[in-house]
Amino acid sequence: MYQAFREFLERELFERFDLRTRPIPPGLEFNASDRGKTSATIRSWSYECPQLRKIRYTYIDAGEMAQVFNSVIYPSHHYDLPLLGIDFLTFGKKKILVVMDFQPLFRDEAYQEKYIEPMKSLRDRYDDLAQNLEMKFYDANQYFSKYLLFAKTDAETVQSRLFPAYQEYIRLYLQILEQTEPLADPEAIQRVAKAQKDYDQYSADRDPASGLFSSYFGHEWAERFLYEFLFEDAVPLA
Ligand code: BLA
Repeated sequence: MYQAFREFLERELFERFDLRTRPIPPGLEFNASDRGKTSATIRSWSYECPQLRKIRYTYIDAGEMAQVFNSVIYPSHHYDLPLLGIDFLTFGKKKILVVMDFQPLFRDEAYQEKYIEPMKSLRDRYDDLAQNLEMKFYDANQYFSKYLLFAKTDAETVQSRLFPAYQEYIRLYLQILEQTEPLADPEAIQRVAKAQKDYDQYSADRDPASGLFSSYFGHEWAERFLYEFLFEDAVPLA
Protein backbone atom coordinates (compact mmCIF):
# COMPACT_ATOMS: atom_id res chain seq x y z
CA MET A 1 0.00 0.00 0.00
CA TYR A 2 2.90 2.39 0.73
CA GLN A 3 5.47 0.82 -1.59
CA ALA A 4 5.22 3.70 -4.06
CA PHE A 5 5.91 6.08 -1.16
CA ARG A 6 9.07 4.19 -0.29
CA GLU A 7 10.19 4.13 -3.93
CA PHE A 8 9.61 7.87 -4.29
CA LEU A 9 11.71 8.67 -1.21
CA GLU A 10 14.47 6.38 -2.41
CA ARG A 11 14.54 7.93 -5.88
CA GLU A 12 14.59 11.50 -4.57
CA LEU A 13 17.48 10.73 -2.23
CA PHE A 14 19.56 8.76 -4.71
CA GLU A 15 19.15 11.46 -7.37
CA ARG A 16 20.37 14.22 -5.08
CA PHE A 17 22.96 12.63 -2.83
CA ASP A 18 25.90 10.32 -2.99
CA LEU A 19 24.48 7.74 -0.62
CA ARG A 20 26.32 4.97 1.11
CA THR A 21 24.64 2.07 2.85
CA ARG A 22 24.63 2.60 6.60
CA PRO A 23 25.00 -0.70 8.43
CA ILE A 24 22.01 -2.12 10.27
CA PRO A 25 22.91 -4.35 13.25
CA PRO A 26 22.80 -8.08 12.47
CA GLY A 27 19.34 -9.58 12.64
CA LEU A 28 17.50 -6.26 12.60
CA GLU A 29 17.40 -5.63 8.85
CA PHE A 30 14.72 -8.21 8.28
CA ASN A 31 12.43 -10.40 10.30
CA ALA A 32 9.43 -12.58 9.57
CA SER A 33 6.86 -14.00 11.88
CA ASP A 34 4.40 -16.70 11.13
CA ARG A 35 1.73 -17.26 13.70
CA GLY A 36 -0.79 -19.22 11.72
CA LYS A 37 -2.95 -16.71 9.89
CA THR A 38 -1.02 -13.59 10.87
CA SER A 39 2.24 -13.66 8.99
CA ALA A 40 4.28 -10.49 8.94
CA THR A 41 7.56 -9.26 7.55
CA ILE A 42 9.54 -6.21 8.59
CA ARG A 43 12.34 -4.84 6.45
CA SER A 44 14.52 -1.79 6.96
CA TRP A 45 16.91 0.28 4.88
CA SER A 46 19.51 2.79 6.03
CA TYR A 47 21.80 5.20 4.17
CA GLU A 48 24.04 8.14 4.86
CA CYS A 49 25.81 10.95 3.03
CA PRO A 50 27.71 14.03 4.18
CA GLN A 51 24.55 16.14 4.63
CA LEU A 52 22.37 13.37 6.11
CA ARG A 53 23.94 11.27 8.82
CA LYS A 54 21.13 8.75 9.11
CA ILE A 55 18.33 7.98 6.71
CA ARG A 56 16.23 5.06 7.79
CA TYR A 57 12.97 3.60 6.69
CA THR A 58 11.04 0.50 7.59
CA TYR A 59 8.21 -1.36 5.93
CA ILE A 60 5.96 -3.75 7.80
CA ASP A 61 3.88 -6.01 5.62
CA ALA A 62 1.33 -8.06 7.48
CA GLY A 63 -1.00 -8.33 4.49
CA GLU A 64 -4.55 -7.29 5.23
CA MET A 65 -3.72 -7.00 8.93
CA ALA A 66 -1.20 -4.20 8.72
CA GLN A 67 0.85 -2.14 6.32
CA VAL A 68 3.28 0.37 7.82
CA PHE A 69 5.80 2.74 6.34
CA ASN A 70 7.95 4.59 8.88
CA SER A 71 10.95 6.81 8.27
CA VAL A 72 13.18 9.35 9.97
CA ILE A 73 15.87 11.42 8.29
CA TYR A 74 18.55 12.85 10.57
CA PRO A 75 20.69 15.61 9.09
CA SER A 76 24.37 15.83 9.91
CA HIS A 77 25.06 17.58 13.22
CA HIS A 78 26.30 20.50 11.09
CA TYR A 79 22.68 21.30 10.24
CA ASP A 80 20.13 22.34 12.86
CA LEU A 81 17.29 21.40 10.49
CA PRO A 82 14.27 19.54 11.86
CA LEU A 83 14.21 15.78 11.34
CA LEU A 84 11.92 14.54 8.61
CA GLY A 85 9.47 12.15 10.26
CA ILE A 86 7.03 9.86 8.47
CA ASP A 87 4.63 7.34 10.00
CA PHE A 88 1.92 5.87 7.75
CA LEU A 89 -0.14 3.07 9.24
CA THR A 90 -2.93 0.90 7.90
CA PHE A 91 -4.59 -1.64 10.16
CA GLY A 92 -7.18 -3.94 8.70
CA LYS A 93 -9.72 -2.59 6.24
CA LYS A 94 -10.76 0.49 8.17
CA LYS A 95 -8.08 2.11 10.26
CA ILE A 96 -5.58 4.35 8.50
CA LEU A 97 -3.46 6.83 10.44
CA VAL A 98 -0.92 9.06 8.70
CA VAL A 99 1.62 11.42 10.26
CA MET A 100 4.29 13.47 8.55
CA ASP A 101 6.25 16.43 9.85
CA PHE A 102 9.43 18.43 9.92
CA GLN A 103 10.17 17.53 13.54
CA PRO A 104 11.69 20.60 15.23
CA LEU A 105 14.77 20.24 17.42
CA PHE A 106 14.27 23.67 18.98
CA ARG A 107 11.26 25.81 19.70
CA ASP A 108 12.39 29.43 19.55
CA GLU A 109 10.81 32.00 17.23
CA ALA A 110 13.76 32.30 14.88
CA TYR A 111 13.83 28.53 14.42
CA GLN A 112 10.08 28.40 13.69
CA GLU A 113 10.44 31.19 11.19
CA LYS A 114 13.36 29.59 9.40
CA TYR A 115 12.31 25.95 9.24
CA ILE A 116 8.61 25.63 10.04
CA GLU A 117 6.96 28.62 8.36
CA PRO A 118 8.04 27.42 4.88
CA MET A 119 5.63 24.50 5.40
CA LYS A 120 2.62 26.73 5.94
CA SER A 121 1.39 27.06 2.36
CA LEU A 122 1.71 23.33 1.89
CA ARG A 123 -0.15 22.56 5.08
CA ASP A 124 -2.90 25.02 4.04
CA ARG A 125 -3.38 23.25 0.73
CA TYR A 126 -3.61 19.88 2.46
CA ASP A 127 -5.86 21.06 5.24
CA ASP A 128 -7.91 17.86 5.04
CA LEU A 129 -4.83 15.89 6.16
CA ALA A 130 -4.15 18.12 9.18
CA GLN A 131 -6.92 17.17 11.54
CA ASN A 132 -5.65 18.37 14.92
CA LEU A 133 -6.15 14.93 16.42
CA GLU A 134 -5.26 14.46 20.04
CA MET A 135 -1.99 12.69 20.81
CA LYS A 136 -2.03 9.92 23.40
CA PHE A 137 1.57 8.74 23.33
CA TYR A 138 3.45 11.89 22.46
CA ASP A 139 3.35 15.53 23.52
CA ALA A 140 2.32 17.55 20.47
CA ASN A 141 4.49 20.42 21.69
CA GLN A 142 7.66 18.41 21.66
CA TYR A 143 9.26 17.42 18.37
CA PHE A 144 6.12 18.21 16.40
CA SER A 145 5.46 21.37 14.45
CA LYS A 146 2.21 23.24 14.11
CA TYR A 147 2.05 22.30 10.44
CA LEU A 148 2.26 18.53 10.79
CA LEU A 149 0.04 16.33 8.68
CA PHE A 150 -1.86 14.08 11.05
CA ALA A 151 -5.01 12.38 9.84
CA LYS A 152 -7.29 9.42 10.10
CA THR A 153 -8.21 8.69 6.56
CA ASP A 154 -9.08 6.08 3.93
CA ALA A 155 -7.27 4.21 1.18
CA GLU A 156 -8.64 6.44 -1.58
CA THR A 157 -7.36 9.60 0.15
CA VAL A 158 -3.96 8.00 0.69
CA GLN A 159 -3.60 7.80 -3.09
CA SER A 160 -5.33 11.01 -4.11
CA ARG A 161 -4.18 13.39 -1.38
CA LEU A 162 -1.47 11.92 0.83
CA PHE A 163 0.77 10.86 -2.03
CA PRO A 164 1.04 14.35 -3.56
CA ALA A 165 1.33 15.97 -0.11
CA TYR A 166 4.11 13.54 0.78
CA GLN A 167 6.01 14.34 -2.40
CA GLU A 168 5.75 18.06 -1.78
CA TYR A 169 6.86 17.78 1.85
CA ILE A 170 9.88 15.70 0.88
CA ARG A 171 10.88 18.05 -1.92
CA LEU A 172 10.49 21.08 0.33
CA TYR A 173 12.55 19.46 3.05
CA LEU A 174 15.39 18.60 0.68
CA GLN A 175 15.22 22.06 -0.84
CA ILE A 176 15.57 23.68 2.60
CA LEU A 177 18.50 21.40 3.34
CA GLU A 178 20.19 22.42 0.11
CA GLN A 179 19.71 26.10 0.93
CA THR A 180 21.01 25.87 4.49
CA GLU A 181 24.59 26.73 5.35
CA PRO A 182 26.28 24.17 7.58
CA LEU A 183 27.11 25.28 11.11
CA ALA A 184 30.75 26.05 11.85
CA ASP A 185 30.65 26.82 15.57
CA PRO A 186 31.56 23.68 17.57
CA GLU A 187 29.16 24.64 20.34
CA ALA A 188 26.27 25.01 17.91
CA ILE A 189 27.13 21.63 16.41
CA GLN A 190 27.23 20.03 19.86
CA ARG A 191 23.85 21.53 20.64
CA VAL A 192 22.38 19.82 17.56
CA ALA A 193 24.03 16.51 18.48
CA LYS A 194 22.49 16.73 21.94
CA ALA A 195 19.05 17.64 20.57
CA GLN A 196 19.07 14.70 18.13
CA LYS A 197 20.10 12.35 20.94
CA ASP A 198 17.31 13.69 23.15
CA TYR A 199 14.87 13.06 20.29
CA ASP A 200 15.98 9.42 20.15
CA GLN A 201 15.57 8.97 23.88
CA TYR A 202 12.16 10.61 23.92
CA SER A 203 10.97 8.60 20.93
CA ALA A 204 12.32 5.22 22.03
CA ASP A 205 10.79 5.53 25.48
CA ARG A 206 7.33 6.32 24.09
CA ASP A 207 7.24 4.39 20.87
CA PRO A 208 3.65 3.28 20.34
CA ALA A 209 4.90 0.51 18.04
CA SER A 210 6.84 -1.39 20.67
CA GLY A 211 3.80 -3.57 21.48
CA LEU A 212 3.27 -4.25 17.80
CA PHE A 213 6.92 -5.28 17.32
CA SER A 214 6.76 -7.49 20.42
CA SER A 215 3.58 -9.20 19.35
CA TYR A 216 4.98 -10.13 15.95
CA PHE A 217 8.66 -10.64 16.66
CA GLY A 218 9.01 -11.09 20.43
CA HIS A 219 10.01 -8.73 23.22
CA GLU A 220 13.75 -9.21 22.93
CA TRP A 221 13.87 -8.48 19.23
CA ALA A 222 11.53 -5.49 19.69
CA GLU A 223 13.83 -3.93 22.30
CA ARG A 224 16.90 -4.41 20.14
CA PHE A 225 15.10 -2.96 17.12
CA LEU A 226 14.11 0.14 19.09
CA TYR A 227 17.38 0.81 20.89
CA GLU A 228 19.93 -0.50 18.40
CA PHE A 229 18.37 0.63 15.14
CA LEU A 230 15.37 2.96 15.19
CA PHE A 231 16.60 5.17 18.02
CA GLU A 232 20.13 3.95 18.48
CA ASP A 233 21.31 7.03 20.40
CA ALA A 234 18.84 6.23 23.18
CA VAL A 235 19.70 4.05 26.14
CA PRO A 236 17.13 1.48 27.31
CA LEU A 237 15.15 2.40 30.41
CA ALA A 238 16.49 0.68 33.51
C1 BLA B 1 1.22 6.56 16.28
N1 BLA B 1 2.87 4.95 15.32
C2 BLA B 1 1.73 5.27 16.00
C3 BLA B 1 1.10 4.06 16.42
C4 BLA B 1 1.89 3.02 15.96
C5 BLA B 1 2.99 3.58 15.28
C6 BLA B 1 1.63 1.53 16.12
C7 BLA B 1 -0.17 3.96 17.22
C8 BLA B 1 -1.33 3.87 16.29
C9 BLA B 1 -2.62 3.76 17.04
O1 BLA B 1 -3.13 4.79 17.48
O2 BLA B 1 -3.10 2.64 17.18
C10 BLA B 1 4.00 2.83 14.61
N2 BLA B 1 6.09 3.96 15.22
C11 BLA B 1 5.37 3.03 14.56
C12 BLA B 1 6.29 2.23 13.82
C13 BLA B 1 7.54 2.71 14.06
C14 BLA B 1 7.41 3.77 14.94
C15 BLA B 1 5.93 1.10 12.98
O3 BLA B 1 8.39 4.40 15.40
C16 BLA B 1 8.86 2.30 13.58
C17 BLA B 1 9.05 1.46 12.58
N3 BLA B 1 5.91 8.31 14.68
C18 BLA B 1 7.13 8.10 14.17
C19 BLA B 1 7.53 9.27 13.46
C20 BLA B 1 6.52 10.20 13.60
C21 BLA B 1 5.49 9.56 14.35
C22 BLA B 1 8.83 9.43 12.75
O4 BLA B 1 7.81 7.09 14.30
C23 BLA B 1 6.51 11.56 13.07
C24 BLA B 1 5.90 11.92 11.99
C25 BLA B 1 4.25 10.10 14.69
N4 BLA B 1 2.94 8.08 15.32
C26 BLA B 1 3.17 9.41 15.29
C27 BLA B 1 2.09 10.07 15.98
C28 BLA B 1 1.22 9.07 16.41
C29 BLA B 1 1.80 7.82 16.00
C30 BLA B 1 1.95 11.56 16.18
C31 BLA B 1 -0.03 9.25 17.23
C32 BLA B 1 0.44 9.00 18.63
C33 BLA B 1 -0.36 9.64 19.74
O5 BLA B 1 -1.60 9.55 19.72
O6 BLA B 1 0.30 10.20 20.67
